[in-house]
Amino acid sequence: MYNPRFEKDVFKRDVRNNVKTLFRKEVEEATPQQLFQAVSYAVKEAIIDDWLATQKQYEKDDPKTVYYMSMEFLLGRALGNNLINMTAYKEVKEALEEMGIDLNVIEDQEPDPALGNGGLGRLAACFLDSLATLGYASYGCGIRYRYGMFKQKIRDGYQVEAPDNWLKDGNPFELRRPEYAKEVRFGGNIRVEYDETGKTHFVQENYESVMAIPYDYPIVGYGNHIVNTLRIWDAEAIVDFQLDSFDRGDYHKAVEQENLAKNIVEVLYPNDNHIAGKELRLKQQYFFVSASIQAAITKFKKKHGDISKLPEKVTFQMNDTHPTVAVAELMRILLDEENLGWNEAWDITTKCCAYTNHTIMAEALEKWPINLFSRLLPRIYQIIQEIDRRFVEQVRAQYPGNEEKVKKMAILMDGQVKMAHLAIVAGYSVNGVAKLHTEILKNQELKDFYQMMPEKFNNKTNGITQRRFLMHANPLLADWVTEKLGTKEWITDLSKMSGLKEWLDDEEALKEFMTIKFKNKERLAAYIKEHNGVEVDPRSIFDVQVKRLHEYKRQLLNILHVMYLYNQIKEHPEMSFYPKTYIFGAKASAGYIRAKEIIKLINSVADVINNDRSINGKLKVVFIEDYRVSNAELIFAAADISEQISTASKEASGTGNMKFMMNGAPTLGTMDGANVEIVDEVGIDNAFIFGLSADEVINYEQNGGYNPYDIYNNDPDIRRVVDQLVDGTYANGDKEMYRDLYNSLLNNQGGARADMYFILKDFRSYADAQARAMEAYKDTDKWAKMALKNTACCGKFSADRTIQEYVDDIWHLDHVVINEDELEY
Ligand code: Z16
Repeated sequence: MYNPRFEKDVFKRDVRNNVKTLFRKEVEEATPQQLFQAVSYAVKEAIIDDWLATQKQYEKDDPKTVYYMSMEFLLGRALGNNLINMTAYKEVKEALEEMGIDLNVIEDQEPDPALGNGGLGRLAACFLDSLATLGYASYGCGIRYRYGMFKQKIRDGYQVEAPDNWLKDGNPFELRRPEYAKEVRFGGNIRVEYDETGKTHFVQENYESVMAIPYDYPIVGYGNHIVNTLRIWDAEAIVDFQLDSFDRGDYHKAVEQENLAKNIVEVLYPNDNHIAGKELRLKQQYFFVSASIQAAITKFKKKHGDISKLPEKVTFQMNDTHPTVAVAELMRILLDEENLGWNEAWDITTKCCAYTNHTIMAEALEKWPINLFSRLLPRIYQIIQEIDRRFVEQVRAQYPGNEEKVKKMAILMDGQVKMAHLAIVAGYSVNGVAKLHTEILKNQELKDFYQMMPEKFNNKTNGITQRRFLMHANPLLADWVTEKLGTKEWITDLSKMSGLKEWLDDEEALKEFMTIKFKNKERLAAYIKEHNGVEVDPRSIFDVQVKRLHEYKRQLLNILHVMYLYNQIKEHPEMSFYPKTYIFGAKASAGYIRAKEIIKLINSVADVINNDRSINGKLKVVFIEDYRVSNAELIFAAADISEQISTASKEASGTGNMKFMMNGAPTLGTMDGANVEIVDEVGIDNAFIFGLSADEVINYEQNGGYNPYDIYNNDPDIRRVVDQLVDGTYANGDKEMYRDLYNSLLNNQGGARADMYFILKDFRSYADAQARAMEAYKDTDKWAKMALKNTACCGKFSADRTIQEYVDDIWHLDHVVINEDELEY
């Protein structure tokens, strides 16, 4: 792909000019942060050309557009990724080198836009990358949080949160677009009016409102000149109103509106798979949903006029239940602003909205108290009441006399608004994110809905973008793959990776592959040394678990097993043991006490083991501070073993598992989420599988759990590690520090079953899988093959495949092409 702005001399001149105009400096005097800004603005100019060209093409082709509605977009850094997708990374790297600037250092100046928690937010970012790369018109719709995911510091082994002021140095790639602002209204009351024709009108009065101001963020497709838009909304107080009300002496109201605006976009809620149920969160949801839908309708009407044709050109994908008020907001606009009748409005809405479910965990399912909901969104609530009334009527018609069904399926029940039910009733598609997860939805969690409307349900197994997680994260491997395949096609067609299988028996190739892994391990070791002050040996096995800290993900199982290994090594110093480095990275939600105890435990175990000279460095434990997209890229590339050990049935898909696989790390995990499909692709012999199956877990759960004392009393090794939680071994003699973890494993506590996540139940089988992995690693050739097999079999897990399936089965978007010859630069 050609762009004259990346001609070396042009680019260098642009960077020099930017340094001058932005900072009144010469390149030689500029700080790395200033150089990052100057380089980014130079890249942005090239992007803007294509952004305009894309807009023109869309204007001309009028393709159907998906609006991907998500509370989270976990983008990671933009600069390197944009250069890769503009196919200019190497040229720019060289041009900067000629100026004495190291692109890697410049990239490290960029703060991670961390507008997401974990899997769900990162998935949204991968999807935008694939949509642009495949040439589909799309908008990401979200919130421009002033503070993203908190920065994690580890102090004395404890997690400490610091605010993530990611915008403090400015944000070169974004574009503020005040001309597209929309007003969003909260609260007040609804007055009913009748016009001269007798038609009813609903008028919201005494409301508070804010202005939603869009910031557009370019999403660059790979090598195709397509640049889509992520539109994230900022909130501002409505200035006119403020002056006005100040004049009227309504100073309080003016201040309130200022505060409302400031609060709404202040901070991302740092919970993954858990809903706190705060009013402000509902405000955030309605805020970005209302602004986004208003903007979509304005745009549609400008071009088409006839609102009944909306489903032909627009589709709204709801990423989890968080944006589900979209359904009622669209109804409101169609009813109250477009003056359609209920049936016509409902017909349009149910052809435009689709829903993705990402979890079956009860604590992650959104249910809003009706009193809170109806106070904040009075008109939206009325509309939901009517949707519910009609739906319940339908349930009664289909299941006469079955009030149980009504109780289970209603949208409004027990004083709550059930957002998943609303999304399913109004959506034309309901999808899960991996085969197993979708089956559980259909046969367990959403069974009643599946029976009533089976045609809505479908699976879309998640995927990841190889542009970021192979090309950018692992340039050595990316180049090697291109060389071995003799083509770069894998960059936009990951199924091509299967061509690597030809090299599985080539000793030379395997050696090269493992040398690359080794270099990546050295790179990570240097990062760990710099950030943790711990020396790790790149020749040891890097066994990695990085993901949000959550009990169901079972970091506790991992660290208990490390404690067990340590006991073994101490007791049998002569036993054969391949040196291992256990690497953890995880943020705990700030209010999740148990998760924070587990972080402290990991760090305490690390402290004891890393400082025990008697074990000759056989075992090391590292907790990488502030796990986020940018350091994740280093970590995946350097991993030998991918820990995916969730309690079966709990991890809807997982996407980290795919990133490890792509980078040649076999999975050590349970048959959960997309692990199942990874094993299908790579073969059971190229993974280390253990533990209860999803069916077994669900079975236990339905029968009140199991008794962990059966294990504790009969397995002395397990008993020993569990006891070490309360004998002071890892707490300087303090026997109480980990009492809660100990109790959680053994005793029922209030509503919570003992060992809810089956840690002790799966322990032996896990230890066995760990032992098998170590044995396999000792056989260098066998291991190399296994690792390469993982990379070679990752083709299915590209988000490009996932997005194509969404397009074919759900969205039905039109493919757009930009002809390079027609571009005028
Ligand atoms: C989230 O990250 C996920 C689900 C959810 O309901 C809420 C949040 Cl914030 C995750 C799932 O836990 C994970 O298994 C899945 O891979 C990911 O969403 C993307 O689908």
